[in-house]
Amino acid sequence: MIPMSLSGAIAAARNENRPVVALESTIITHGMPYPQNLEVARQVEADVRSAGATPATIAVLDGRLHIGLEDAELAALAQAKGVAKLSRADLPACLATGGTGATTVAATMIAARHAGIAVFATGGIGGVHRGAESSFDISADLHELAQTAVTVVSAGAKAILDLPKTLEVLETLGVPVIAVGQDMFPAFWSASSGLRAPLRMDDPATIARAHLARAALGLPGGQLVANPIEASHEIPPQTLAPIIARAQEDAARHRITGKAVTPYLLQRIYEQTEGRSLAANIALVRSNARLAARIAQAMGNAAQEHAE
Ligand code: PSU
Ligand code: MN
Repeated sequence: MIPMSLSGAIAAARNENRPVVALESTIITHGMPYPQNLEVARQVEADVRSAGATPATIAVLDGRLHIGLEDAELAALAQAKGVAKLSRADLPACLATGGTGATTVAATMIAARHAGIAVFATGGIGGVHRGAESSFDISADLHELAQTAVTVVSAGAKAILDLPKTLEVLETLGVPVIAVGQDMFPAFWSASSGLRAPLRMDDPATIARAHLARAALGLPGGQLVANPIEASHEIPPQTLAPIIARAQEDAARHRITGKAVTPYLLQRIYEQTEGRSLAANIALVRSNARLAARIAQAMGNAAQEHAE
């Protein structure tokens, strides 16, 4: 086992067998500007608590894996410059070199699994980028969902991605993609991508049972829960389309590649929607946090019934 630092709240929750929800930190360091990132990180943690679970924001600080951050650690991370973005390939390297890094969806899943946490809330997962047929840019998040048994609650994948290809890859990898409360796969800032989701489940208990059924079958991998943004916060796809296209052109012109692509596109979209995309992003992460807390509770109840 890699040594982990548990926050006080996480240590207590584990002792008392109470539900825990993992939260990623790349959204804090690379996904939103300061100070909104810190406000949102605190707000999302509060949302998890008020929905009945304990939040575990995950990051590597000075070479140590942290499961749950104390508020001063969260505040320091939100303002730190040059924090590494850690995916599957980078997480062990950062631990070995004593570095500080924020975890993506893939790395947060690995850390959560390591700490025995089954449910994780984020904004949107990484996926297949547009133009992947020539760039081969496919997020490691997709393969992680196929390998690591964590249920990830998202608002789908960002509309900056190629959503049909993202769904195809998830299908190939055998990842259950579960829309909540509707038939369509959501598109992050918009409630519907216009594509049908492969599965639909409307209550946390069913999602929890499906997670446990995968484990009982001995299948590796998790589930992608796709929770649509609430209508009042939605940005219509027609409004976003030209903005995304421009951001994409800018990325190509500036030869942005690899890990830098997603943060670059998000930044350009924030600028061009004058903060509207940020407000939507905040609303959907908060909604995902609340749903994840309910799934974590349901998972605890179902596991208990199973044991009886
Ligand atoms: N979604 C957001 N903001 C983000 C990300 C996703 O709304 O910052 C981050 C997540 O950490 C995700 C990562 O795992 O981007 C994907 O990066 P890449 O495409 O380089 O795999
Ligand atoms: Mn990539």
